[in-house]
Amino acid sequence: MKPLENNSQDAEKLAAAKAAVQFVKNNDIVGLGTGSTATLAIQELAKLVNGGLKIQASASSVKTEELAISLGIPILKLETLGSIDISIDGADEFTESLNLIKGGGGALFREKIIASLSKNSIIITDSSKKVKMLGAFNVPVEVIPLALQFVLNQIEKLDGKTLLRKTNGRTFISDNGNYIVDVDFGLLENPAQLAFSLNQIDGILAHGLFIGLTSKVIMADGDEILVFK
Ligand code: ABF
Repeated sequence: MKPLENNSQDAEKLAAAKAAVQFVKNNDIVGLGTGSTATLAIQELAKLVNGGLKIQASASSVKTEELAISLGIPILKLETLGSIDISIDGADEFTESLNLIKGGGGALFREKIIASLSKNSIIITDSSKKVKMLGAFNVPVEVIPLALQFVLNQIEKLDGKTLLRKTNGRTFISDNGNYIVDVDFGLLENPAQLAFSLNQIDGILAHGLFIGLTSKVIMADGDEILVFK
């Protein structure tokens, strides 16, 4: 791991993370995201907690929950929450209209529940994530295993090219026991329409198009912090 000061992308991620945790207040219920940028935010949040900030948090993945517990952040189970005050998470791509592609880390379902529960959903990124149109990054889709072939057929009718996600040669299994299929739809003229079409396919638990779920994106670009809302 290169020291942060030698890697501009890591430095940008840390700057965005530091900026985001400033929005967390005493007694907030905080949604914790997954990925390298969100991990930096969790580490920064832990410093504030250890300095006296009183929060409770809910995590979007087993890995994130384990990290938060190890850092002394009190954890609430997601299934018990009716709302979240503020969430901080990463993204794979975002546009100025705050549409996102998420799920590169395979945690998209719980991330989407946390975002949907959040009164203030903050996305943090380095400068590589901003795009004019979504789609260079394939859209992750979480699929219930017994529906796999049916879902693949339905996605292909939407002109999506499907690839079952594997890690180290083995089929990736999500925290929820499902497959992830990464889909190349090309550049997305109308991501909201595609999200609607994917929502109609039984067997899809969640997809990585986050439309209308984001309050602000905090992007670090070199030494600058840019906020899109
Ligand atoms: C997570 O952050 C995922 O939704 C997304 O894939 C990931 C981006 O990871 P990183 O911050 O490491 O670029 O929320």
